[in-house]
Amino acid sequence: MSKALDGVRILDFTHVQSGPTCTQLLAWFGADVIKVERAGAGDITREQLRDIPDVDSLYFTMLNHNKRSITIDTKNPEGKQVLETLIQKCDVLVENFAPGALDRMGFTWERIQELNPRMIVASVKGFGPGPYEDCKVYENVAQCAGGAASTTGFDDGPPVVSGAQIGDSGTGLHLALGIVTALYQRTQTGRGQKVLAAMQDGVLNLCRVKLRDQQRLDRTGTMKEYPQYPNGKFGEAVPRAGNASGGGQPGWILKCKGWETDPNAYIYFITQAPVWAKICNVIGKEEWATDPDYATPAARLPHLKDIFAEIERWTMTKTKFEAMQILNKYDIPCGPILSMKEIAEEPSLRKTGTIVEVDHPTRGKYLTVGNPIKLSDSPTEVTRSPLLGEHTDEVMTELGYSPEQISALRTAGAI
Ligand code: CAO
Repeated sequence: MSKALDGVRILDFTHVQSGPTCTQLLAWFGADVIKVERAGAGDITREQLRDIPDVDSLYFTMLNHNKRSITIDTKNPEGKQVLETLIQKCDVLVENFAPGALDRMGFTWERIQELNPRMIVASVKGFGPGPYEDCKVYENVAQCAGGAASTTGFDDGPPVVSGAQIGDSGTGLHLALGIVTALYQRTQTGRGQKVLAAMQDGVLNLCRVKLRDQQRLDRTGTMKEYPQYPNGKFGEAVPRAGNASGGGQPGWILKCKGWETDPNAYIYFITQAPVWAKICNVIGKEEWATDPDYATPAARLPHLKDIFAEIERWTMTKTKFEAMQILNKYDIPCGPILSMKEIAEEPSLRKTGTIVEVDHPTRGKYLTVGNPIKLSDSPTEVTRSPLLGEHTDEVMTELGYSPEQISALRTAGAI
């Protein structure tokens, strides 16, 4: 079966997490992704957080499926020439080096355009143009600079970063969308273009609702769905909202049976307005359905703390899965807090290919997250990540180099 991005060739100059997540997605959609790594060392994540000595780490393998690896020393003049050939033969160059690194290597936008005017040059940087544009950035820096940390956590605690890698993987997703959009535009214009996804911008995009709230706060001085209302105080900036639900349907995380020993025996419970009467029935507070202090969403807002305490008295008598089953019968929106162990063992996620078991020649079998985006005409088969330089000869031959030239370049340290 054909794939959506069949025929698209990507020069993957990415490393660590943000860039590799982007090119992995493109590979899953069918692009031929050629990962260029430094000879002898490779992507630094190959050796980071290793769980098996001398074997590519899960950090690396889980971000680099379906790619080919070629090693080139791009600071060696002959290596540079190999990279030039690759630029001429590829559709997209994706990179997430520190600001200016590609220019320092001699591959400015102008030079790349000279070599291949159809080339799309896609970059992840920490920041867009401005005071921080030259800074190196990792995940949590982006979460802090993009508004996620200041709005995450509890009011009486410090800012908190999320386990979801919204700075790295989130920006990789943004970049992937930019790339396929630029490829589409190229079908009309015949030209390449630059695509930039700054991590601060990507995080802020995902925190859009908090900028909404900032303006509501500026105007009214309060936000009634936040836990700070009516008892706490609002300052000048959007406060941390704990586990409050982001929209107009109040929610909170509540204890379930077993919470004393199981750190994940909790459920997220949403007091959605249309099912309020059903919630009252389930928790045995039928009178709240008609009590003017509780009957309407506006009347409930000052009582949310008490309401959730009462609901929790009920959820604590059920496991999170029992509660889920009962609440779903009444269409009450809720969700169990699933541990990574539970997710890894969940059969339905295996069935859909969202969690996949992959075999690796030196590591053996391991689990990974498959393609979260399902296309009906472009199925994803997750294949293992490449060993360092595994495809150097194969790719060099495809680029037109003879065995003698390959061997000479190897002797010269260029590949
Ligand atoms: N051959 C020769 N040299 C190579 C090479 C190759 N194949 N591949 C890379 N290099 C060189 C680069 O040219 C660069 O050299 P200079 O410093 O002389 O220009 C050098 O390797 C290191 O690149 P780097 O500065 O990008 O790497 P770092 O480990 O110091 O920084 C990071 C890592 C992530 C902080 C930085 O790349 C960055 O800020 N990237 C943009 C934001 C980003 O993607 N962050 C997410 C990271 S995931 O949490």
